[in-house]
Amino acid sequence: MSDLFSDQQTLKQVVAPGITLLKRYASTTELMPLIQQIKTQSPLRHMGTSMGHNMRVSSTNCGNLGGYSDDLGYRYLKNDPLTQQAWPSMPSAFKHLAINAAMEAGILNFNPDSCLINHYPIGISMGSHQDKEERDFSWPIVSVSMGLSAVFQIFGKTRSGVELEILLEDGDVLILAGPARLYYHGVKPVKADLMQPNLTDRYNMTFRQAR
Ligand code: MD3
Ligand code: FE
Repeated sequence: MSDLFSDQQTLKQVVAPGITLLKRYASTTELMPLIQQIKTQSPLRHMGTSMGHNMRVSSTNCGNLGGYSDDLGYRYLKNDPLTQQAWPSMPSAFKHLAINAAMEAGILNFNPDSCLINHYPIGISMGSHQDKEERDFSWPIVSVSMGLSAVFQIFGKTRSGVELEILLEDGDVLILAGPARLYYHGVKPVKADLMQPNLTDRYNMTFRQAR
């Protein structure tokens, strides 16, 4: 077994019903080169929204389906509209990480077909939203954080009113299932780390079973 998952340092925290945090679960030194490779095939880009704005984060995908947003809204696509090719395939290390993390949260048979990769430079945030374009909400979303830390906000069943804030650090994996699956959520502006001035970015991967 590789050390991409289940090392002795991992701490499992059930933050709330349906929200499981695995501290330091992922080895980002092994994941980041794979992300760099994916970026060369399907570059990061600022996707649009149905409101005619551009997202503050830039994004790409790997896997059979990619989460894509433009003026037509959010949906899952087989091909990257930028390259008109299939999204890069999902590295087996990514898939195993997501499946094993889901198992840690008690979810068997998770089979992610989509991995959305979001890039946050310092100062960038993500506004409150729901993830609701997947077919079956009984499958979890598995999120892997890399690089700079971020404060993740969960607002619950409505867009406003902070219910919970969770610090997501390098290597942390968050599993969203059950009642939490459709909660509104967002990310506060990413801050620089004074102790690591060369660290200038946060990456997040979200694994989904879209179809
Ligand atoms: C809670 N990404 O890509 S990951 C997204 O850090 C997204 O890039 C954030 O929200 C990021 O859609 C947060 C954690 C996450 C993902 C999906 C959720 C938390 C969630 C769905 C429901 C509730
Ligand atoms: Fe989301």
